[in-house]
Amino acid sequence: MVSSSCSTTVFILITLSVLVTLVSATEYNVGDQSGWTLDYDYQTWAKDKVFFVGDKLVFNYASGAHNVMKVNGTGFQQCITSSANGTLTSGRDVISLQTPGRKWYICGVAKHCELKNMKLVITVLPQTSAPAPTPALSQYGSATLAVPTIYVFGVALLSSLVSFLV
Ligand SMILES: *[C@@H]1O[C@H](CO)[C@@H](O)[C@H](O)[C@H]1NC(C)=O
Ligand SMILES: *[C@@H]1O[C@H](CO)[C@@H](O)[C@H](O)[C@H]1NC(C)=O
Ligand SMILES: [Cu+2]
Repeated sequence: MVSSSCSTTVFILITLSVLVTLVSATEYNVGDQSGWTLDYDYQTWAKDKVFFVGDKLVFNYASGAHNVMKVNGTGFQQCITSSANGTLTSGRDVISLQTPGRKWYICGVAKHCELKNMKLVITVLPQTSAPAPTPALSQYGSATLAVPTIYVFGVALLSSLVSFLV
């Protein structure tokens, strides 16, 4: 009994430390379990998430059924597929978010973007680990800056709960 509750505690602590590590670079599965697919509301999926430089987007789909194209705002609105370059087709496409700003992605297969809502727009924020706040940060307001703080607070709260249980 005692040893099993001990290993449970150890497991929880390891899980927590993994979560803390993930705070610095999060990998997002676009569409969660549904993946990159037809008739999924990617705007709702993205709405409650805060993306930072260094995070990753993973687009999961059956290779050949879809693809991922990075476009500009116009391409996003009008579902214009620029076949020039940057079409991802592997079925597990990982995109590293390297610069802050608006990012637009659409599926270029058939009319999936126009008719099946296969389009994702996100805003990537600069990394908050910088010691001095840069002028660019202030335009995003305090709400976004508060999110990592809340997260760290939540993890700290969980940790103290765990030690209380021990
Ligand atoms: C958006 O991309 C298209 C090519 O897909 C290009 O023709 C157009 O000029 C771009 N628009 C802007 C505002 O960069
Ligand atoms: C995309 O094409 C442009 C010119 O059309 C080129 O400058 C750029 O390096 C290409 N990007 C990639 C990722 O191949
Ligand atoms: Cu598609």
